[in-house]
Amino acid sequence: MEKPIEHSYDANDIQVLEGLEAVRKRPGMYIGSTSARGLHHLVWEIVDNGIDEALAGYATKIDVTVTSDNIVVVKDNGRGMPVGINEKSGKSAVETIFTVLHAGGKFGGGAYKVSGGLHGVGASVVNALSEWLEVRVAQDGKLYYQRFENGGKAIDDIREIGTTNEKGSEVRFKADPTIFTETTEYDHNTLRERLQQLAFLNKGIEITFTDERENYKSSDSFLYKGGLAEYVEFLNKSREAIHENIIYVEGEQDGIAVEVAMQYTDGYTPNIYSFCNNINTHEGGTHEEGFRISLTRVINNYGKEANILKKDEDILNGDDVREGLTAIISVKHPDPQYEGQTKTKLGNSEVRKIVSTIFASQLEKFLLENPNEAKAIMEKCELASKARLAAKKARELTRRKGALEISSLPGKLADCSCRDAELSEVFIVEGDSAGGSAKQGRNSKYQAILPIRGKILNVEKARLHRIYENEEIRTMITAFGCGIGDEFDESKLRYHKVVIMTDADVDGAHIRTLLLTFFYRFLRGLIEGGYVYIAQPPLYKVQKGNVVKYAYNDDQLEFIKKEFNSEKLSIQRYKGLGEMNPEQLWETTMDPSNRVFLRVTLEDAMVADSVFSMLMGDEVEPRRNFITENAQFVRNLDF
Ligand code: 1YM
Repeated sequence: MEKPIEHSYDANDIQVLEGLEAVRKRPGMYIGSTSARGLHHLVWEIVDNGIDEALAGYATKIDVTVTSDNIVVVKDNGRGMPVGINEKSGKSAVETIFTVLHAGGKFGGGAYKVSGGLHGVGASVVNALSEWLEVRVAQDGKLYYQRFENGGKAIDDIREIGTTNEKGSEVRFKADPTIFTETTEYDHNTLRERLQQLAFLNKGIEITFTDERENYKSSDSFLYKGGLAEYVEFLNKSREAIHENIIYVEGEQDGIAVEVAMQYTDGYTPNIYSFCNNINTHEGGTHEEGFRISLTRVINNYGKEANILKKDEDILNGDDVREGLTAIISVKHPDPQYEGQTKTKLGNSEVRKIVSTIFASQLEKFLLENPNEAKAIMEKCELASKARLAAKKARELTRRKGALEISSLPGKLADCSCRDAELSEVFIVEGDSAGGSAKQGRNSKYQAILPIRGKILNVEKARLHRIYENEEIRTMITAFGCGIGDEFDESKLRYHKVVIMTDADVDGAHIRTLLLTFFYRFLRGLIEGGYVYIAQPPLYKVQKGNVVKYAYNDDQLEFIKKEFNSEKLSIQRYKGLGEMNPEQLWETTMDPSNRVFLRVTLEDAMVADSVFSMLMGDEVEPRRNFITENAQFVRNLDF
């Protein structure tokens, strides 16, 4: 640092600037999109570098702060990024990390790294997309500082600005509003939930999240010494576990770390989540396969040895041993390969064997050492097996009746005349009176109306054959035409927009949740394909003389009141869709040129699922609170 390097642009610099310029020209290529999702991506990029430092064994703590003006600060207590100058480029390592695309990937041997993974694009991309970014490094008693502005241009070389007895790295940045034109507001829950998840997935690392913004003013600290075991405990909080001790397995082979935790509940659907390098592998992959193979084999073997499973037909299949199971599988791999439609399926074939070996031996041991848990688990699996055989019979019966065939469209359905699924929409409307208005108000060429009555079956609590027997559900399956579960066939879907239209009140929110749960469990492809929407009816009608305006929330109401600027307003609060006449319903909620739909996505199936389970679970209190507080919770699915 004795001789500051003169800042004249050489070929090297120009290349660097071109690199960052490319990021600014096509941000979507690097961070997926410039929507809220892309914005949050910036945070994960920097946080991942801190996690890597912790996984390498040098840091124990990561602090993330959102300041009152939406500036993000990420800090760790690791070694501090290298500050030395590289002779060839004349630049500090810090500057290289923040200005050269894909630099900073060279972590020392041995450690796992989660940055540079599926979405890992490097800190330079964050810098390129920031109005400004500052780095502070505390190392060997000294504090170093460097600032970048205007899409990543270093305004000066890194310099010493003082002394310190701390160590670590701090990155502070302001996302560039000219890039993130939709929003530069971070979503509190998105940040909080992911940071908590990272703490579960990386045991022993303390992650603190501080939100200094006016509406939040909060600080949460997440530290889970029990890792995934605590994660399972957390996920099962609003479920009823059937055994006390959580099964927890940990091991390492050929440089691949494996961690599994599981616990059975009295529910019916499995909740199995897998991760590789902290990335949720929604589509599963070899780690999940290894887990499944061993789970089925070990439980069957145990049952046979204990003389519980005696005959051939007693053999438990995969569905039987997974019923009601909450499980998390997490691997850390130095060179993961991702496959699948959304690149969230782990492909490395060696992982299958490694997970299955480590998991099998430790599960076996657990069952032998914990006879009470083993007994509860065996009983649960046997019941599931019996129910499966009964369900099979019920399903055959239903099929014979032709109830699931498209040939007999349900009488309740007011179908559209168009036969092109891409142009067709179906509105699922609660209640006959709203259904009536919708039928009259719709454009019958493209819009079908399916009225459903009251609350559909709670699918989380019901076994499969009960679901097939449910009238409302059969009606939907028939109307959609695409089958359900394993038989789901996207190409047969009769409407490319499936619109849930319920009242804007607590009951409406509950019915919407039930419908979404059903879709999530049995028609996941429908959500994944982006076919499911939530219609948003207005909450208020504001009238002044002949002029009518609609408000969809309280803020809008205030705005319209101001706009009308008058005392003589009539304000009507809609309690339900039924209160609107057909024209109003069309105009406010169904007319494609006016309406506002929310598209339901499963970006984070896990968060969605815990919401569903909480809503569907046995605990009444959290459910009631949640529904009243989050009547519009589906927004949260979309991050
Ligand atoms: C707030 C974000 O980035 N921490 C961080 C990053 C690095 C190191 C330590 C580090 C790594 C190594 C050696 C190494 C990075 N270094 C590099 C590069 N926190 C945050 N903490 N010394 C320090 O991997 O060998 C990239 S990131 F490239 F210089 F090694």
